[in-house]
Amino acid sequence: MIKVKPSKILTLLLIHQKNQILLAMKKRGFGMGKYNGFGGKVERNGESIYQAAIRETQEEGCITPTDAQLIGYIKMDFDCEKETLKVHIFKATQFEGEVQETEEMKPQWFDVNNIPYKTMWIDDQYWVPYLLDNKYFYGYLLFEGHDKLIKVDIKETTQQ
Ligand code: 6OG
Repeated sequence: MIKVKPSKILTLLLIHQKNQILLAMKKRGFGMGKYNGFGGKVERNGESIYQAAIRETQEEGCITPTDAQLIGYIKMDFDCEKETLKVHIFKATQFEGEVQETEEMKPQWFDVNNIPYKTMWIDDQYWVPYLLDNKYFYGYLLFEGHDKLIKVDIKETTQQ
């Protein structure tokens, strides 16, 4: 019998300005110790995925992206987790406010030629290049534990 896992709808937002990308060191929770974009769970109160992406960026980085667009979608399964993650990835180039450290994240700008992939989720190297290139992408990942990928299927797409 095929077992379908329950799923969690998540957002992830990265700011890319010219040759710089804004990442943040996660200080607690899932992905602690890794650089990532801003994001988290969509709230159950009727919040849209887009609204959640903006809210999470406000909460974690103290900024409001003003031109965020959905650029990718990745479904992630882990042999060790009960839930499938459905991660909606947004890109923005403009924002209001001043980037600040919060209880959850320590933000830092990186040159796009010096992205700290070794201190990021292992999947990021497969899709961040699409994001930097303004290419829409979607795909599926299967993890063994949290740091090993046993299936990677990420493709560029022309449709959002
Ligand atoms: P909270 O549990 O903190 O939201 N996330 C991932 N990001 C990357 N780059 N790779 C992954 O591969 C990820 N899995 C989850 C989605 C978790 C945040 O972490 C992101 C959310 O922004 C496994 O609320």
